[in-house]
Amino acid sequence: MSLAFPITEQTQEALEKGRLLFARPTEFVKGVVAIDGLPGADRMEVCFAGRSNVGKSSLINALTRRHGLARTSNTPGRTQEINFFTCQSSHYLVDLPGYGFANAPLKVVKKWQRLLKDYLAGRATLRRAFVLIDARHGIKKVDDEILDLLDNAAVNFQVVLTKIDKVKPDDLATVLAQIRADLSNHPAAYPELVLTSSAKGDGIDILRAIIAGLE
Ligand SMILES: Nc1nc2c(ncn2[C@@H]2O[C@H](COP(=O)(O)OP(=O)(O)OP(=O)(O)O)[C@@H](O)[C@H]2O)c(=O)[nH]1
Ligand SMILES: [Mg+2]
Repeated sequence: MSLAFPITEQTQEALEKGRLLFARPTEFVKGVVAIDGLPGADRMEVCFAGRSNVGKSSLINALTRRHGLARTSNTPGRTQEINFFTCQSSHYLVDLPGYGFANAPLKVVKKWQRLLKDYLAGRATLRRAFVLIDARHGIKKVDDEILDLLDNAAVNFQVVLTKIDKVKPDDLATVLAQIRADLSNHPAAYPELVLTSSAKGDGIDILRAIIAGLE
């Protein structure tokens, strides 16, 4: 699928900046299970939130070109901690546990939800939350809860569609229209969507450029 937009000199520059940011290996820093375990807020940070199995860890691996850096799985609920990765000592990339996973014990789910909410609402250096939405399914009720939370905490967020390799163009158009309509109700939403496939590589360079362009 082609992501048609005019390639201007500015776009070229932004893409190059993104390429450079991710040119050196991103390293795992730590997995955090409680809010007091967060690393010092000493650099800018972006996080990847989304339903279980939406492709958060796969996206981090694609961005960093390090397959296996973030653990991925077919089993929903693979990522059970807030995992911090550092990129060039200047940016933290944060892989969050998935939400909306029905098969885990309620106590465990509650604990993750609390941690996720405390993190999203309270992290001063969080520049942007990328909320991943499966391109086959669009925004669901559980996603809306997180979007409301981000609105209320005034955390800027941007929707990233995942797994676009799995949808037909007509179906994608329908999902995009649904998402755009939904986002118009969310003041903290960044209007531009990013369409990605970690499997095929689509949109990864654009996402790198967006991260590198954050002030
Ligand atoms: N076809 C396709 N499959 C993908 C893509 N991204 C992720 N997957 C698959 O989707 C499954 C879940 O991916 P993960 O990256 O582990 O998802 P996650 O959001 O980190 O999941 P949790 O940690 O459980 O919340 C894996 O089997 C991936 O291989 C994609 O772009 N295309
Ligand atoms: Mg994961």
